[in-house]
Amino acid sequence: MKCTVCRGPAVIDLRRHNSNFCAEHFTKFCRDQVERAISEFDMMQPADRVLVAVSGGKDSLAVWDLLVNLGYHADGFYVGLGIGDYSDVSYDYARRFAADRSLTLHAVDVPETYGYDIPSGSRAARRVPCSACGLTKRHLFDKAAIDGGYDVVVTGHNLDDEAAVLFGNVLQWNTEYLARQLPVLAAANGFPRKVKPLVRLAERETAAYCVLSGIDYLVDECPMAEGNRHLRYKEALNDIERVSPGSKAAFYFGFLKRGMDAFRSLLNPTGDAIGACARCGAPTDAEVCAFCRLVERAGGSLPSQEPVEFTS
Ligand code: Q46
Ligand code: ZN
Ligand code: ZN
Repeated sequence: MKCTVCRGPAVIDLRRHNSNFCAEHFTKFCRDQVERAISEFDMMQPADRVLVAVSGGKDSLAVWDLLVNLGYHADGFYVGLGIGDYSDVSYDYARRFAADRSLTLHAVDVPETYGYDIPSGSRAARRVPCSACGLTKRHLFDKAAIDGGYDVVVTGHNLDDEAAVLFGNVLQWNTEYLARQLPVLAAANGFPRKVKPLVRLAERETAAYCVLSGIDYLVDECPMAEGNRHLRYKEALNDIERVSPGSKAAFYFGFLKRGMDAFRSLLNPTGDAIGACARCGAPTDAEVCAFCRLVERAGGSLPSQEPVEFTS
């Protein structure tokens, strides 16, 4: 197997691109895909202050590394979710990555600051763990970006993630979500801009990027992910991709180009009025935001002093 660019020995084959790459040209390929996603979807500008949501897994560390190598000023933000050893170990990976590269990693520990953890808090609040977790992370990422004066929040969602979400939304005809499937969400109503620069890279490619770039990441999946529907959707799409390389990208990008607009016209044009949460001040269309309601039901409490001090 030879590299399509330099004819040297290849280390990876990308069937959907009909290409093989050596380590050097695969790294360049990943960088090019990220640059292309950023410019195609107008995700950010070179001068932007960027906050990367970091979990210690391959995708978040890969996107942080890629953005720094592309010259972006990107700091990391880690949320400790209190998911036993998994949280302790994942924080170690994130910290080590940042320390080795002299990057800034902010962190908030949910049990310490808000008095609940995801496993027991989600049970008390009668929510599935991933829903309580997603709500917690979204709130804290938004808050960290606004409090820290960042222009944009970056997440490590890759092509497999986005195609699986689209697949789930199609299976259930979630028209609201189908209308908002773009990998960039504009800043609005006090929420920061959010972008997904890895959307042109598959999961297998971000893992290969980490291995070839010497990035040590946490391989274990979160123990709460078991039974997660998205994992099933990913498996189904991987089966299709195996017999028909390129299907995932065609499904996702084809929808963005040719399908999404039809659903956008179904969105409520006025939207709900946005005010400030009576407890924490975050933007919300209710009196008390969903995060504060979760904290209360999960048996935690808001810190008496706002804003939260982020530890580095
Ligand atoms: S961390 Fe949280 Fe994921 Fe674990 S509890 Fe679910 S959402 S699976 S990205
Ligand atoms: Zn090469
Ligand atoms: Zn609130």
